[in-house]
Amino acid sequence: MLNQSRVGVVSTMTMVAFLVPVLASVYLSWRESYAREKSLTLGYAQNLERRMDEISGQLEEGADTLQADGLAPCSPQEVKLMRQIDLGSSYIKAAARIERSTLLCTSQGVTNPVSLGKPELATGLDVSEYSIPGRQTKTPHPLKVFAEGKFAAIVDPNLVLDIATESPDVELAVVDSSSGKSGRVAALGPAVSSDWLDMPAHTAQSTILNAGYLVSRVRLPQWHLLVIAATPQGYIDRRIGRFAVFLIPLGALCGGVLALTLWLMARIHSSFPTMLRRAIREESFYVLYQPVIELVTLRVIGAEVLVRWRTSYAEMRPDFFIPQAEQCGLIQLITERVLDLVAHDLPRFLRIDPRFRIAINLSASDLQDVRLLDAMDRFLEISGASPENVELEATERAFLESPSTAKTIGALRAKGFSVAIDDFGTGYSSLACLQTLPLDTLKIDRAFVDTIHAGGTTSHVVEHIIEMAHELDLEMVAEGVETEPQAQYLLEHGVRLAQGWQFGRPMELEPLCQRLQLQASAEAAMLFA
Ligand code: G
Ligand code: G
Ligand code: MN
Repeated sequence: MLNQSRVGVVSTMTMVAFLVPVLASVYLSWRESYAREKSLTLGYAQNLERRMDEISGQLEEGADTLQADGLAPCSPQEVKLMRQIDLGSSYIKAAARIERSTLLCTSQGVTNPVSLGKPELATGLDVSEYSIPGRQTKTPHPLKVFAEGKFAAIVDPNLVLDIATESPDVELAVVDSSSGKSGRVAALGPAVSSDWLDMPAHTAQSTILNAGYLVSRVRLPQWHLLVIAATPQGYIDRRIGRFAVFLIPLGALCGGVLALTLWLMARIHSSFPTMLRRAIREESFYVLYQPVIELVTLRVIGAEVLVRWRTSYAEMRPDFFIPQAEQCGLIQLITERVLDLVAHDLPRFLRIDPRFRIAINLSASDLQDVRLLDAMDRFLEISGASPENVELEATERAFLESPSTAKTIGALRAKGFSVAIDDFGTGYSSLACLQTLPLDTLKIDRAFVDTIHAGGTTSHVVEHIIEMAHELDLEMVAEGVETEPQAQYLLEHGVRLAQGWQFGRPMELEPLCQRLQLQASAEAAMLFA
């Protein structure tokens, strides 16, 4: 049962597991729509920048042409030439000749000179800018005049700013940046704020959120001008909705799955003892046998028992349930069940090969309990085996955990069972402590066998382990042998026994009996040949 404080922890964790993906999806929606809107806004500003560059080029070209024409100022020929200039320039409404701030004539003909007053801005590169009031030009708004030397280009600012935008209320402006004034060369809408002119030096373009607008600025260095495009922040929020429509359900789904998994795991964990007891009652445990072979003859001389648990919906891995069972003190129930299953299978093997050796895994708590001795007596009784048929495997952790372990192991060996150390070298003990343990067999862990490669390159650790086992006169079983070169290496180094996929995967009782039977028949045939 879940207790009070665990319920609290589990609910909080489940809630967090749900909320994190949901919040992440909200954040992602915002970031994505900000990025989209930013790239659109910056695009408008860059578009405007290109137009200003074009105007700049056309202005310079016109000035050069007029400078070089050698025609009489405002003569019909020069007016004709100016008309050609303005027809060839997309943003120039009219070309004109200017002198001391007075328009003398335009490409549309010679009229009375028009005085423009003082230039509004000196925009750099000897270019001055003036305004002509709308009433003088018969346009609904003032026109701009850019003058370079004796040439002037009359430009309709609204035409320059007439950029197709995705949303209607985008503010576009070209403003003077040099003097710190917010003088406008051209602007649509009234909203250009002086904050927007404040741009870090040496940056060519930047985008900020300010006063309810997403503002992109691009510098026009040759004009000392700044191009500004500003989109109301509301558009970002509106766009969030479009991303949120699929991102937030996705986040909720992920969060839901995560929360459910967490909750289920907590439940499985908390109800593990109940599940385990039921599994034992319902006989959901079964065993597989992995053949152990003699390397010289390739004869199967025995097998290791590996327990399996099949629940109604999944096959549980022993790497998961063995530690769990150890933790909640129920491993002995599993051991009892395994001994029971094996005691009934073993006579089948012994009938074929009376010297067959069965290896059974025990865990630390099995070895700390003297009742194990009675259980082993019962095992011999039911199976009809003798102690020489049985090897008991324990991990090095089990060997070292408690002083009572040594007592049990001593008693088992006194009864004639052999005892093996499993997974040796993967724990925390040193090679040196091997000689202090009451042992018959050393199982060389798969991790070390894996280091034996074709061609003989090998980690020195395997060599040391083998050397040491020889010195202590221990039997050796190499685990996880997967290739012929590994088997060859082990044989050459005097390891007598091995198990692994090279020789046979863990298998059911029947296939192993058949294999033993075949082997026995072949041996009998050899004997009588
Ligand atoms: O073959 P398998 O992947 O199931 O083995 C995983 C681990 O479970 C191995 O370390 C093995 O020693 C352990 N194991 C298998 N069967 C038993 C058993 O009956 N009792 C104990 N204590 N451990 C076992
Ligand atoms: O008890 P022990 O920790 O030795 O468990 C042996 C484990 O190794 C089991 O999980 C078994 O299924 C697995 N195994 C057995 N032979 C091989 C092999 O040749 N290669 C690999 N990768 N695993 C193996
Ligand atoms: Mn083992």
